[in-house]
Amino acid sequence: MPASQILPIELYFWQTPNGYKISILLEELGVPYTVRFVNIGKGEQFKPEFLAISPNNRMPAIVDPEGPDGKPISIFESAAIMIYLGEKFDRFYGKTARERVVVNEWLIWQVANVGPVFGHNNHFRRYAREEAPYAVKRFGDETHRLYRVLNERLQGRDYVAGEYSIADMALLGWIRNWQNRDVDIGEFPNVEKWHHRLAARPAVQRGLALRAPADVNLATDEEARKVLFGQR
Ligand SMILES: N[C@@H](CCC(=O)N[C@@H](CS)C(=O)NCC(=O)O)C(=O)O
Repeated sequence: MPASQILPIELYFWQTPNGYKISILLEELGVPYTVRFVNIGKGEQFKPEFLAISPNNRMPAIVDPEGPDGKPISIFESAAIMIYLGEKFDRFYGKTARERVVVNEWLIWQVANVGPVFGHNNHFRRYAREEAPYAVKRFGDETHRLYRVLNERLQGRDYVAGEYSIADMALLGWIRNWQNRDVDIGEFPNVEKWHHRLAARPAVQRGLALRAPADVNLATDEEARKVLFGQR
């Protein structure tokens, strides 16, 4: 029987594509949650109390006070969090072992390919202090290729892994910013239609609207560069 949730899940979050995966999923599940903002531009991901939860100094992470044995559990890595929540609430994660394999394939395709490649694409185009034409071309071509793979996958399908699932939620935050990635979405009509389908969901809209409160001191680009890439 699917679990219920009494105590709120704590979401360690910052407003990036990886953070939005989990805010979208929690909104879709409609379970109680509270948000702890981890200001990654200011270096809060290096605080010992956060590292105890997420040793790779990256958000998102969660703490579920109602873990599998009734005791609290902390989880880092977005795919591990999504699988945990999908299993716990028995939603958005396929219904059979075969369906779950397909969700896992596309979820892992996102975390192993789309996230790192788009991240490096962004890094070399926007943040690198030295000109790196080879890297810009390499990650630009790879980004383009990944949009093509997704476009082909979505031919004749509404969602990437059968029913709407955590795999779609994981992809959305990354795929929707094609303008920032120098990608002409006109080349990928199936991706564009999929994006419209997801963007129309109220829970997706709420998940993507999550922002640090106005009194949180945001980092300048310069500060964030130093913290995230060690650049002086
Ligand atoms: N594979 C990780 C990636 C998470 C990740 O890269 N988070 C970035 C923000 S999008 C972060 O917290 N960066 C902080 C840092 O690099 O110090 C996941 O899927 O959860």
